[in-house]
Amino acid sequence: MPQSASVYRFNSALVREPSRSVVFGLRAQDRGAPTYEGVKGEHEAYVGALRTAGVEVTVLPPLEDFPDSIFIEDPALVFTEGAIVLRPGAPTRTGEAAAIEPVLRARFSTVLELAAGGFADGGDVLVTSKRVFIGRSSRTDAAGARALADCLMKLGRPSEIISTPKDVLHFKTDCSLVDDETVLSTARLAQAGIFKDFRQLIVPSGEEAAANALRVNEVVMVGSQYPRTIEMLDRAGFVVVALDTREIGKIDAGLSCMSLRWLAS
Ligand code: CIR
Repeated sequence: MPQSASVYRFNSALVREPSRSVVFGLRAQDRGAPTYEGVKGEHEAYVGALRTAGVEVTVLPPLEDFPDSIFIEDPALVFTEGAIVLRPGAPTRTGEAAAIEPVLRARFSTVLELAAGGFADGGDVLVTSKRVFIGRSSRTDAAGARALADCLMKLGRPSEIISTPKDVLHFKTDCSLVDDETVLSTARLAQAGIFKDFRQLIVPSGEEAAANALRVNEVVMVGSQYPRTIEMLDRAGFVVVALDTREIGKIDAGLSCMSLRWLAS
């Protein structure tokens, strides 16, 4: 690619249908299990929004053995130049990498794998045009982060390893890139000083989960239950598409988690 092309220009995406087992998805705090029908409805609306935004979406079949496999962002990373198979840090999710690998090999001529040792989840990776941030977290350890940085370098993408705030699942739980210069972030992550080269929009207190938004082409997808964040983005000139994430939110997920997106040449 086009390193100069915006990193949120996409024409292709992979998603995975939720399995019925999604009701057993991992969660840090029990706020009640999501319903299968509720998750399926949110997923369908998300796929529709990606298509409306100009993305060709391939829907992969559900994997009943992996309750969290709808969150396809975590076992892989994809770019125009190639794909990287990751190693999810939650034991119940490790097998998702083997499931996604053949799908990637069928679509990308370059598919890299992490060197042995360590874990890395896609939710800990924020791609910007300047560099790729890799957040160490409970799912991405130092060895996994280093192995990922090596793979990214092979794809011509410099990276920086930083820390995810304590008690935050993934780095991108707390931030998203909304344009080339602007990051939507929680206050707790902004305080870490990681985004000093970016304009920062801070999600209002009480709407922290809105920070996991998703810029796709002309629009920014945001959880519809976060009206103050939507208003802030709207006032800042962004075209917002509001999508309900209340069910997936019960299992600690947001909008970036449900797709792997890239600009196919
Ligand atoms: C998990 O704990 O792995 C899932 N319940 C949620 C994964 C969310 N993925 C993401 O933020 N990239």
